[in-house]
Amino acid sequence: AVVAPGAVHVPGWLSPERQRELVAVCRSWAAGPVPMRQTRLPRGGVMSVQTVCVGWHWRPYRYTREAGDVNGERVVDFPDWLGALGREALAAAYEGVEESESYAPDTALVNFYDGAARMGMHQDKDEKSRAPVVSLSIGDRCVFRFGNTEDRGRPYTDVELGSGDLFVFGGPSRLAYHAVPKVYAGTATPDSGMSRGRLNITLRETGLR
Ligand code: MD3
Ligand code: FE
Repeated sequence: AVVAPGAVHVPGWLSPERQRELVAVCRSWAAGPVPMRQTRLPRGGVMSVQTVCVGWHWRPYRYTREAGDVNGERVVDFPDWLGALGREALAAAYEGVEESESYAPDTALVNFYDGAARMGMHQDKDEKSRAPVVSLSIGDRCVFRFGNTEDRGRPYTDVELGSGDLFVFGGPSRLAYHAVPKVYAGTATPDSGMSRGRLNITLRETGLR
């Protein structure tokens, strides 16, 4: 479903087997070299989601190779197969768009939500590239709020994201405000590989080198 120009939702795109494979690899990333943790915000707050980064380490306003705000270690390399998955996802969402062939994501942000975790309205603009963001959801269902490019307020559209769903944000939607106001705890099905909680993987091009 096209939610807005450049914003495409493909429910159930990942098979249960691929979901389980991704959950397993995310678990291995969460164990290190930079362990999964709650990102600290510049004003002293802490995000309720837990995050582990691949390829580049993200913290508000910057991407670095080392996690200076965690343990100083270098994040794991971005694997080739994950770039291929991103191109496959883009081709599925943007049928017949050649853009997918040159898509070269170099970072993945893996967010884990327990039943109480939320993400407030924000834009993702720390990337120098304006290439699309690919989002993959696994586990508990949630409400995803897709807003406008002007501010955090209305108009916005609430979409339910379930396990295996793909969402691509490109073109005019790349700088849209968005949020996860609610996770439906306990709705993950065991075939996803998640016994509890929600996993979201976003693939991005940082535009850095
Ligand atoms: C729209 N994650 O990591 S994924 C994030 O479910 C983030 O964990 C949410 O927002 C999550 O920054 C939402 C959907 C998403 C991701 C990036 C976007 C939507 C986007 C970038 C631009 C526009
Ligand atoms: Fe975001």
